[in-house]
Amino acid sequence: MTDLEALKKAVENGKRNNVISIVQAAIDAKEDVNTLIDRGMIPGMREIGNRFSRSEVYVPELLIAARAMQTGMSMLEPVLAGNEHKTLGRIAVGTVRGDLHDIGKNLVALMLKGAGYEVIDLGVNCDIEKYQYGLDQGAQILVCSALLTTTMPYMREIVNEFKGKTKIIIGGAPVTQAYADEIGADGYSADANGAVKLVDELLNQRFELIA
Ligand code: B1M
Repeated sequence: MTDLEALKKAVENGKRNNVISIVQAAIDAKEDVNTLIDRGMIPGMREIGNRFSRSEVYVPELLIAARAMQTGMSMLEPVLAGNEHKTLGRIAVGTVRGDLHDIGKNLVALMLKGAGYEVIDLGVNCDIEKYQYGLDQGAQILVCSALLTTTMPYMREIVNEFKGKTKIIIGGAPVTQAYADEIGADGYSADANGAVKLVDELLNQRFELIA
């Protein structure tokens, strides 16, 4: 039986080789992969996200944990293909029109994936049509990232276009809660882990970490 706490810690601390050996052993033993994901790997990513929000760790640690998580997920993918794994929801993530900064957006996408959501990555320079594509793919929330004061105003256009059709949440270095309130966005968060919390709230998800 997999030691779920050890798997959680391996993801949280970015111990990729430990993730590989634990996941491989579980696959060989034909264990339930959903349990590995839901009770081992996702709690590990959530925990590192919480530590990031408390400034106990920084972007590199988060990226190393996300890489360990992704390695484990890629090993589980072939097993999952013949097996329904329920995700918490479907979220479309993009950087807004005119803006090519994608490091923060990618971090938000990684954290959402790590937290159990299915992510449609719309990329950078996203106009209304790209967000519409996300909505057409069934996104329950549109996430908009902007790093430039000159591209931030495009968020208002996105909100005006999609308000009432889906939820729109925003973030990025120049963006503030006051700006989100001003343009009528459904939420704002300052960091990637905050984006996960916001999505949880908007979709009424409750996620309890294992002790
Ligand atoms: Co640019 N750039 N850049 N740049 N760049 C900034 C943003 C800038 C502040 C630098 C400066 O002048 N001090 C400045 C913006 C000034 C302003 O508008 N106020 C700037 C500029 C001016 C430009 C160009 C115009 C430069 C030029 O060509 N003259 C140009 C614009 C290109 C374009 O987009 N059209 C440009 C280009 C570039 C590079 C291509 C060289 C590169 C981007 C590479 C890439 O992304 N692939 C780049 C970089 C790297 C930066 C800095 C140095 C770092 C940005 C970054 O990745 N931070 C940046 C200066 C700085 O921040 N120190 C700068 C790390 C990342 C993890 O943080 O993206 O903030 P961030 O994401 C955070 C949160 O904001 C939040 O979560 C993340 C972490 O938890 N978050 C969200 C982000 N999106 C969210 C969405 C959410 C919630 C949270 O939704 C709910």
